[in-house]
Amino acid sequence: MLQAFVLSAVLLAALKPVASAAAVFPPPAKHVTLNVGNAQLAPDGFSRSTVVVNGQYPGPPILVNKGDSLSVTVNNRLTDPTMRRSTSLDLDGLFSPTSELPDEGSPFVTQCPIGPGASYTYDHGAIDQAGTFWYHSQLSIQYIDGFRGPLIVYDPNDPLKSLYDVDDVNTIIQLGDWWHNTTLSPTMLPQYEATGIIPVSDSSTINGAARYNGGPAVPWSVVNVVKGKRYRLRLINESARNVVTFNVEGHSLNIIEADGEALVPHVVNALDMLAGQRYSVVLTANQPIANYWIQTPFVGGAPARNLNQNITLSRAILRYAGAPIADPTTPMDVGPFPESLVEAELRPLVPQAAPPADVNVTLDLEVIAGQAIWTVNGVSFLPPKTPTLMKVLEGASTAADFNATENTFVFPAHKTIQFTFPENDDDDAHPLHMHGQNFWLIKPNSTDVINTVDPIKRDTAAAGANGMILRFRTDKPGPFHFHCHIFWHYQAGLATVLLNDPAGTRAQVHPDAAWEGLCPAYNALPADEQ
Ligand SMILES: *[C@@H]1O[C@H](CO)[C@@H](O)[C@H](O)[C@H]1NC(C)=O
Ligand SMILES: *[C@@H]1O[C@H](CO)[C@@H](O)[C@H](O)[C@H]1NC(C)=O
Ligand SMILES: *[C@@H]1O[C@H](CO)[C@@H](O)[C@H](O)[C@H]1NC(C)=O
Ligand SMILES: *[C@@H]1O[C@H](CO)[C@@H](O)[C@H](O)[C@H]1NC(C)=O
Ligand SMILES: *[C@@H]1O[C@H](CO)[C@@H](O)[C@H](O)[C@H]1NC(C)=O
Ligand SMILES: *[C@@H]1O[C@H](CO)[C@@H](O)[C@H](O)[C@H]1NC(C)=O
Ligand SMILES: [Cu+2]
Repeated sequence: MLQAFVLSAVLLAALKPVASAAAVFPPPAKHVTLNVGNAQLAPDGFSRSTVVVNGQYPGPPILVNKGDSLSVTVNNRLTDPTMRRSTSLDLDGLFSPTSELPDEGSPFVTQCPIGPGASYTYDHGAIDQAGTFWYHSQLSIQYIDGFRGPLIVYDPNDPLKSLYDVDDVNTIIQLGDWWHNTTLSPTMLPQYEATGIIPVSDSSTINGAARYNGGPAVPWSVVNVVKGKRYRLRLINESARNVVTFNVEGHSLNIIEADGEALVPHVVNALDMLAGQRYSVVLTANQPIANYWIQTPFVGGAPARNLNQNITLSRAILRYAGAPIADPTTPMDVGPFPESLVEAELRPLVPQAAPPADVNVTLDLEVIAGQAIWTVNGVSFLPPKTPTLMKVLEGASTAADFNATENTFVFPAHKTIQFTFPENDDDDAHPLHMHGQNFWLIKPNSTDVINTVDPIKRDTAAAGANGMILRFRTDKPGPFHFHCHIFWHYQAGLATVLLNDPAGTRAQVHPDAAWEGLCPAYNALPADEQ
């Protein structure tokens, strides 16, 4: 259960240097192999078949330094016919700087999926970002079958390094919802689309361990600390559904990073994280030597609809060296917590004004009542058979060159686009996730004030009841997926494609033969292997 804490050896083995360099990028400093296969696992004590990397849930951490050239080989060894057999990889939040294949891994936007038995290598190129990222399957809702794990880019020159003493594989905290049913993609997703009712998860794992009502007493994950030291906890919400509140009993949390962007340190007592969001928080082990609850009760999502689900069973232990190997004796606090994060109060470490908008677009998110047909400006996204990128390389240049259901917005190069999400009366907050670039969050859901002077930048933010406004640049050519990170909503149509500079895309993007081969191979597969 506590795999996360014994992974470093596995990881080191996975990070073996590559022998022959790929042609398009500088030789990769880091080559990682992800063997995606089925394994019978019981993270919360309930045994089920899973889709996992190297036999583990969550997957092994990918740890690199800023400046490293990363390439990742995915070997698809999926055989279980009850689940999706094809796959694809999203290095979530990392932007390919040289744009050889922009936004790798979005099925039917930038590539066709990798079929069973096949391999594909993502050559990311040199990483010019730093912070907390993650990787996951981007195909259907396959990542909640287990294919998800952390990707950390360490910065040897981190400007906030003086604020913490420890930042290693043991301080990564992965939060994920977990379902017992293995037929999520093939049966439960279509049922959701027909009824609008998302199946409630059975449990919520922290670093791969959880409990459910009536299940066995799986040992809680443990984060070990030494009194007096300061820990950079890297929190990753790998959920597909639930909003989680994160709090550590008796300790405050100093937020220093959101989605790979350094922040002016901001102390809170708790923070809500949406699916796909990441934060680094510094926790100072300054309390009496003891065991403390790490508490992540989730909010919303009607847990009462699944009798296995129990918000008091989403927790882990912060254990001081010298404390007994035992659970804390206090009851878990399920909130609400005072002094919780208000996103609008966060400021970037290096202030940067949002450029004035050249193009304004209003995006209305709606659901068709009684079903789950999510629309953006009246269109429910359907993945095309031919990926957007391939169409662009073949000459597609305007929105009219795509079927309406591809909901593709075409933007000229080097412009600033403003997206406005109006206030709505919908209870769902949609964590909208942009591939390829971060956006300036000039009006988060948590305020009515527009800040273009020093807004934070990030890649996932909530379009909630109070609306949201963001701006982004179209400096990088290519198609970029922009979708809700509640993958149930995403699969039910809450997605668009942002296509920057089609002519520039043709001039700069020259995929190799392996990429060209993905679609013919995928299209030739029988339906149950797709
Ligand atoms: C999984 O979900 C499907 C669809 O709701 C249902 O028919 C099946 O019985 C479920 N299986 C288990 C093991 O719960
Ligand atoms: C993670 O995101 C999901 C979906 O938005 C949410 O329900 C859950 O509460 C989040 N978890 C945390 C710890 O914030
Ligand atoms: C939830 O779990 C707690 C133990 O943490 C237990 O006391 C409580 O009865 C459970 N709730 C339900 C509805 O079973
Ligand atoms: C976009 O909207 C902003 C107000 O939010 C306005 O100041 C600006 O002039 C608009 N730009 C265009 C090109 O319409
Ligand atoms: C194209 O769009 C129409 C609606 O505009 C839709 O009915 C049709 O299924 C779409 N075709 C494809 C191949 O996605
Ligand atoms: C968005 O704002 C509304 C109104 O202030 C609030 O009720 C809701 O909880 C917010 N949602 C998120 C995800 O912050
Ligand atoms: Cu959504």
